[in-house]
Amino acid sequence: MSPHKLRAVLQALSPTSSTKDTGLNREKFRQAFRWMLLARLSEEKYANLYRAGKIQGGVFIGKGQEALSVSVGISLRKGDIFAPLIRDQAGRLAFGESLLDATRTYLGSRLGPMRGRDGNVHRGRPREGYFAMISHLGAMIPTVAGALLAKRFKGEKDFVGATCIGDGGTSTGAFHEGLNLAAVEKLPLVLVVANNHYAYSTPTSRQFVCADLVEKAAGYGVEGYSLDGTSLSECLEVVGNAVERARSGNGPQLIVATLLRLGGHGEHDDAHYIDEKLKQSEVGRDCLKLAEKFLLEKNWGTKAELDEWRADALRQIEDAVATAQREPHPDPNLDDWRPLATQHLSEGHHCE
Ligand SMILES: Cc1ncc(C[n+]2csc(CCOP(=O)(O)OP(=O)(O)O)c2C)c(N)n1
Ligand SMILES: [Mg+2]
Repeated sequence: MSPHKLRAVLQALSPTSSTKDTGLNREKFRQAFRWMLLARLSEEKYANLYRAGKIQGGVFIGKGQEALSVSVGISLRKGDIFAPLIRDQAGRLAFGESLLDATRTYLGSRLGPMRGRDGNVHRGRPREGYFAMISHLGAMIPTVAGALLAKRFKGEKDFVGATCIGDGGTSTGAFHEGLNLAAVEKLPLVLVVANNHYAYSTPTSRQFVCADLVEKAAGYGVEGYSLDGTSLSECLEVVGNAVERARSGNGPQLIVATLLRLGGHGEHDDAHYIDEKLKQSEVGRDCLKLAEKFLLEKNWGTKAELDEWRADALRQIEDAVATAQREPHPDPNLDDWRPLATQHLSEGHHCE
């Protein structure tokens, strides 16, 4: 079967907008846009702080991927599980992470959720269903699948778990094992692939040979969707519907979004290897700018409102940074360095 036909079959198997009103509406779009803006501006701030030598460890940002990421966070609700990756600042905020939690982690504040002791993107609040990242390369898929199985054993109902993966991460064993387990157990897992064309500097031509990663859905017997990751409206609609299909018992959902990483792998990387033609093509468009244009054209927001949202986001960021900078770092003399996690060693417990 040609890739084109296969995609059509997969999409026919997976009705989108006709099933439920999970897609586009004015309020949801405006809210999603504000999270994207806050994500973009806060990550720009972290990148500047990193260049000024104020941040320990790496800074990895989601520039160009905010539309996809925010659609995941905003489509989930309390009781669901979200395991974000390194490009998911927008999704984290939309799922409920406070900007202060994020900023405290970057600035090594002892009052942050990881008590200033873990990598900047390795933060979470597991008790709230928001998992701390183990690895960007697939480890979260079996982790979420296992958590969903545990919820089922406990008799919980109506829950969904979502996690993300990059194009490079789809080549790992963990991707296969996690998705296969979820398919066999028909778990409500939403797996969102951000095909941003590079895994560090490795292009997708050295990563897989299928025309579109969504073809993998058929191999696992799960529903799959292929979409334009630069379009906020499309992301909200497709991700929203996939979450609802998973919630109503249709098993794992594989979403493959095509977009481009609009920067380096991390702030230490100048991304000189990114193909100029790709940058100039449709996949290289900036989802935030496209969403802003869409808002204005549809009259879902005014220029004055956009300016106000931007100013409000900048104020929040300045406040969070000022607060986190005043706070203490971890103190090796006060900390209990036992390697095994115990209840009192997680989620912001302080050892004073
Ligand atoms: C086992 C292992 N090898 C290498 C790395 C370093 N590493 C982290 S992310 C990454 C590339 C991931 O590429 P992709 O899955 O396409 O995601 P993207 O960075 O594009 O979002 C690499 C090589 C790692 N974290 N773990
Ligand atoms: Mg990639």
